[in-house]
Amino acid sequence: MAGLAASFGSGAMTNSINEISGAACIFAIGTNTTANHPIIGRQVTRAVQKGTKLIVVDPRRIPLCRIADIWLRLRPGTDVALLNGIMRVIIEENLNLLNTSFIVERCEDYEAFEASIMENDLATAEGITGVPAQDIVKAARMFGSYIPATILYTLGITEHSHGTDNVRALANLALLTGNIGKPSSGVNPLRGQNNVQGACDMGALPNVYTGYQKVENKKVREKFEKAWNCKLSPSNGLTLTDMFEAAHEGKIKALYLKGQDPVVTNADTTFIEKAISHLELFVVQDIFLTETARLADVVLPAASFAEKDGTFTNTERRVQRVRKAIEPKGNSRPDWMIICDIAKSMGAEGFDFGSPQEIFEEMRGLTPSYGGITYERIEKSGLQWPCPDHEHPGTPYLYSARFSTPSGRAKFASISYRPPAETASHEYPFILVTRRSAFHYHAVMTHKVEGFDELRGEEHIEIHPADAASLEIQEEEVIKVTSRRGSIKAKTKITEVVPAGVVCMTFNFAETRTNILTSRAMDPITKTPEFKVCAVKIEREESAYLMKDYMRWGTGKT
Ligand SMILES: Nc1nc2c(c(=O)[nH]1)N[C@H]1C(S)=C(S)[C@@H](COP(=O)(O)OP(=O)(O)OC[C@H]3O[C@@H](n4cnc5c(=O)[nH]c(N)nc54)[C@H](O)[C@@H]3O)O[C@H]1N2
Ligand SMILES: Nc1nc2c(c(=O)[nH]1)N[C@H]1C(S)=C(S)[C@@H](COP(=O)(O)OP(=O)(O)OC[C@H]3O[C@@H](n4cnc5c(=O)[nH]c(N)nc54)[C@H](O)[C@@H]3O)O[C@H]1N2
Ligand SMILES: [Mo]
Repeated sequence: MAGLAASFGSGAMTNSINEISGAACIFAIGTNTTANHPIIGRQVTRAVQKGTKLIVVDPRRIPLCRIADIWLRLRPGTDVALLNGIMRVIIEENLNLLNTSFIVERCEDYEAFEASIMENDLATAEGITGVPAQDIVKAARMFGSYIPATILYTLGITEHSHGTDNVRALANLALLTGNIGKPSSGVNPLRGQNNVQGACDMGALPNVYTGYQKVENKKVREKFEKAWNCKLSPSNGLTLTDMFEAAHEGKIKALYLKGQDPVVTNADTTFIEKAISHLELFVVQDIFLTETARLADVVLPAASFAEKDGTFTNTERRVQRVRKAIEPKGNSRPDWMIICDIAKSMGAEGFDFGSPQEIFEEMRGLTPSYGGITYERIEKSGLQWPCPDHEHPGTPYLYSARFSTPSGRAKFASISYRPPAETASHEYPFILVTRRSAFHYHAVMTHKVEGFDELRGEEHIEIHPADAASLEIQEEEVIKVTSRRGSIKAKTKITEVVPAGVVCMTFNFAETRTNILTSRAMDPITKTPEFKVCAVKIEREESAYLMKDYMRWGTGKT
C-alpha cells in the first residue's frame, strides 16, 4: 500500500463499496473478486448488468472474464509495462483532454512523468506483457472515455518485488484521467483479512502509531510519550518479513506472534522454520494450535471474533462494532486481555483497561482520523474515517479537496518496468502463480469445517493442456513441483484457465506446503514477498503417493 501513500497520502480504499455501481467503467486488475471479495464481486456483476464497462487484467481466466468487455491476459509480473502502454495511448490520443485542469490544479511532476511514458512504445509493451497492442489501445480508449472510472486491485498488484511500482502506476492512471477525489472513481485496494484495515489503522505497522501518525515525527512521539507516560523509540521497527530475516541472523531473540501461521503462509517456509528455530523464546497467541504454534515455547489460547467485543474496520474504512455471541471456550480469552496481562506482568503502567470500549476511547483521543467515532455513534451502523469530530458524518471518498501529501497535491511518479525477481529459465521453465480459492480461507481455519473440505479437500496444480501434453502428464496425476528452494507434490488439473507456461496453486493445505516453493524476493518498500511469481520445474512422479492417504493435519482424518 506504500505506493498509494506516496502518491496521495494514505493507503486504503479511496472510495466506498456502494459507489462501485455508479462507475461508468470498472478496471479490475489482479483481483479475483467473485471468489475473494464476493460482496464486492456482486457489486461489479450488477453494475455490468446495468451497462458499466468492465476491463479485467489477470493472467488467469477468472470468472469476471466471462462478463468483461475487455480481458487483458498479461504475463505475470508485467503490469507496469501494460499500464504505461495504456497511459501512453491516453496521452497520445488526448483522451485526458477534459482532465487537463485537474492535472494543473491538483497534481505535480506531470512533465517528467509524461516524458517517461513516451520512452516506450506499444510494441515494447506488447513484447513484455504478451498483450496485443490493439487490445492495449482498446482498453485505453475505454478507460479514458467512460467517466467516472474506478480501479479495483488486490494481490496480483501488490505481491511482487515491484508491488509499490504497480500501485504507483495505477495511481498515475487515476490522476491522468481525473478519476480520484470524486464518487465512483478512485484507486481501491480491496483489503484482505476482515480487520487488516483496522490493524493498520491501529498502528500494527513498523513506522506509524494509530491513524498513520509517523514514529519518526518528534511531535507525534512526544504526544504518545505524554499520554502513556513512558519513553518511546525514535526509530521505526521491522516489518514481518524483516523480523524473520533478523531472527535467522540471531538479531531477534524473542518473538511474540499473534494470529498468523507463517510456517504455512510466509514465503520460503523452510527458511521461516529455520529462523524460528534460532529464537530463544517463541510465543504464539492463536485460536487454534496451528503448524506454527506447534513450534512455540508458549502457546496463549485466544478467543475468536464470535467470543469477544470490539470493532473491526473494513476495506472501505468503515469502523463497525463486533459483539460477543458466545462465551469464550475453554481457557481462551480475548486478545486484548492477554496482552494487557502480559504488559502488566512486565511492569508496564496504564494497562488497567476494563473493556474494549475503554481502549477505543484512549485511542480515539490520540488519533485525529478516528476522533469523532464513538461506540454510541456506531451502535447501529459504522462510520468511515476520517471522522475528526462528533459532528462529522464520516468520509465516503477521500481527497475531494486536497491530497494528504505535504503540498496537498498528488504526485505523478515516473515508473519504469522491472521484471520479476525470477523469470522462466531452461532449468525452471514454468512460472508458478499462487492464489486463493472460494472454498477455503488460507490454511488453518476453514479446515476445521468438514463441508469445506468436501468442496475442496486437496491441492490441485493448474497446468495448461499444451504443457501437460508435452510433459505427458495426465489429469489428477501426482507431479513433483520444484523451485530453487524446495519441492512439493500435488495433483494436476489440466485447464485453460492458466496460460501456457504458467502453473497455479493455492496455499490452502498444510500437507501441500506451496510456500516451500515461493521466493523471499520482496518489494523494497513494503517488504511484501513476491508470492505471485516464482520459477519452477515440473516432473512426473512415478512412485507418487496420494495426498489423501497422508495424515490430514488438524482434522484427525486419515
Ligand atoms: N475465499 C477466500 N477469500 C479471501 C481469502 C481467502 O483465503 N479465501 N483471503 C483474503 C485475503 S487475506 C486477501 S489479501 C484477499 C486477496 O484477494 P485476491 O488478490 O483476489 O487473491 P488471489 O487469488 O491471491 O490473487 C488475485 C488474482 O491475482 C492474479 N495475478 C497473479 N499474478 C498477477 C500479475 O502479475 N498481474 C495481475 N494483474 N494479476 C495477477 C491471480 O491470477 C488472481 O486471479 O482475499 C481475501 N478473501
Ligand atoms: N503463496 C502465497 N502465500 C501467501 C499469499 C499468497 O497469495 N500466496 N497471501 C498472503 C496474504 S495476503 C495473507 S493475508 C497471508 C495470510 O496468512 P495468515 O495470516 O498466516 O493466514 P490465516 O490462516 O488467515 O491465519 C490467521 C491466523 O489467525 C488465527 N486467528 C483467527 N482469529 C483470531 C483471533 O481473534 N485472535 C488470534 N490471536 N488469532 C486468530 C487463525 O487461527 C490463524 O492461525 O498469507 C500470505 N501468504
Ligand atoms: Mo491478505
